[in-house]
Amino acid sequence: MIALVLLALVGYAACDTTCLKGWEQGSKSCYKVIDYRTDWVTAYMYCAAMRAQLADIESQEEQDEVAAILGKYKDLFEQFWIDLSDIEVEGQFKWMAFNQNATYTNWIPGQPDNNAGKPAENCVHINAKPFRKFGWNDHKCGAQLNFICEAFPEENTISG
Ligand SMILES: [Ca+2]
Ligand SMILES: [Ca+2]
Repeated sequence: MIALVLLALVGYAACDTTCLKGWEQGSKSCYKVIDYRTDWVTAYMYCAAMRAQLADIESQEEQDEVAAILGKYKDLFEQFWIDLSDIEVEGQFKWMAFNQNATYTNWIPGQPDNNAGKPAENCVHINAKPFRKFGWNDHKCGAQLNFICEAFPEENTISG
């Protein structure tokens, strides 16, 4: 009985950072670049439907990981929605899936500019164009962009 429990624990530990097929392996999360362009809200729901979320990028390490992943797609796509938005309070950017104020950011110089409010820009994307270096920009939420989902290993583990 104890051996069985141990075996189960070892089995769990061994696969708790393994991402499902089709997902990219990060150090703490799994990521999936979506080959489909849509508005921010639809992208948010699309990730949620896979028991994931739009990517939250909470440190320079995670930014570097995501940039490396997006770099593989940069000849195909240039703009990728992430989970960040200031739709609730202008200028107050939050990671929407967990309702957390952003501490780390990686804005392109001059951003976020809210497009001077004409019309407002309240949803954030990564720009993979070479001269933008995977920096972030606030954009109109209705723009049709690719996006990157993030799943945490416990939600994205090959079990059994
Ligand atoms: Ca804004
Ligand atoms: Ca902007």
